[in-house]
Amino acid sequence: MTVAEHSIRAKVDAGRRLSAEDGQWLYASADLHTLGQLANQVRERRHGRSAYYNINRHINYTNYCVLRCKFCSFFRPWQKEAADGYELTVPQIADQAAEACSRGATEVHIVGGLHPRLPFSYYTDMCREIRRRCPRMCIKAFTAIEIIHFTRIAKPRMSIRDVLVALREAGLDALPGGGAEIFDPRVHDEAFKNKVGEAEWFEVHRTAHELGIFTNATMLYGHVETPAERIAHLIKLREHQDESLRSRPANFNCLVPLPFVPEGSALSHLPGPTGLTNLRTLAVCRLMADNIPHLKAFWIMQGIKLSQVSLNWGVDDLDGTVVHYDITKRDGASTHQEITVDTLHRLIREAGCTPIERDTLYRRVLRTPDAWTTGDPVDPGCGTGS
Ligand code: V47
Repeated sequence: MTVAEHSIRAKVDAGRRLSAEDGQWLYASADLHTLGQLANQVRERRHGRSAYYNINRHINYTNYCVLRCKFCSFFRPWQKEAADGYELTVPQIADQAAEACSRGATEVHIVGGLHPRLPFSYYTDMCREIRRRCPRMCIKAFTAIEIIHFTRIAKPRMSIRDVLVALREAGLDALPGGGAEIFDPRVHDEAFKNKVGEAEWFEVHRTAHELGIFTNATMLYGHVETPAERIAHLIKLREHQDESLRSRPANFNCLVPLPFVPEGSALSHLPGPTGLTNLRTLAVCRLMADNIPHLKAFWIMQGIKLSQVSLNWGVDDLDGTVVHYDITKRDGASTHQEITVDTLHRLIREAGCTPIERDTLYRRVLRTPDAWTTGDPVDPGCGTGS
């Protein structure tokens, strides 16, 4: 065992924090199985052999976007009125949510492009209508980038706080983690130049946490960034979480590392991360982001087979049934990307874990044949605050 490995192992055993240098060593030098064993140790300390999933529905309300992020294949420019550009109406979105509700979903996850014309009332109406038709469904919606967009399109302009308060009054429960990409000015300029940066992303999540709204955090990796830049990103999230845990009524529930899917993007010449980079990154995330309770392998982007393997490399959550997803499409065509609860159970059990259905705020979901209720937090001491 090298000196570096010995020192990192001692820190993990003692539940002590890893440094940026430790993180870089883990990326560059750790044997994959050592890395998995260390990450699994942290995962088991928090979650035992439980593996979480939810019954959810992802809804992408428009692909029109004023931005042109190079990594994104989802956006369509409004000016060109692309043949495959779309925007859903509020009744169409509420119909999708109601259909999900009737199939037992506990969450809708709603995100879309930054549409140049839709008014702020479209977003509050969307939440209000879903809340009216599906009173118990958790509405997890709008990345930090969309929230900043709303502050600008509202007439008169609104603060981040006022936008979040208005959305919460309309029914919003939680924010997803998207839009964080990689917090680094060089990477920002190279891959998503005109998007709001790190300061605004954190301001939205800080404000949400101050208001008691739980959020997630993402890291989009495997494009133009270096491993050192990924580690720096994770440390910034960890520092933010320290502050939220110390002084705010809400915090990050879950970290979601997103592997770059090159197909159809302006960076399609890049190969995208390999399976081993994905596994390594998930394990490093578990070890570095020591204060974020859950680590999610979003199976749509990680692939279901690697997501299953990752349950022994630090991951404790697989997201959910999803049903439709438009932001990345592996086969380049269909948005229908669905997994059944039976399949999730089979994959989780085969990985040696116990499947546990959770809601957005990581409370246990208890089901009878035709109803569900929420029970205790799956992980007492973190998460819902309830
Ligand atoms: O913000 C865009 C990323 C995000 C690509 O919070 C891409 O539980 C890979 O944030 N390759 C949206 N990634 C998805 C997201 C998410 C997904 C699942 C769960 C949660 C959660 C959040 O997807 C965007 C962007 O960072 N993205 N294009 C691409 N080509």
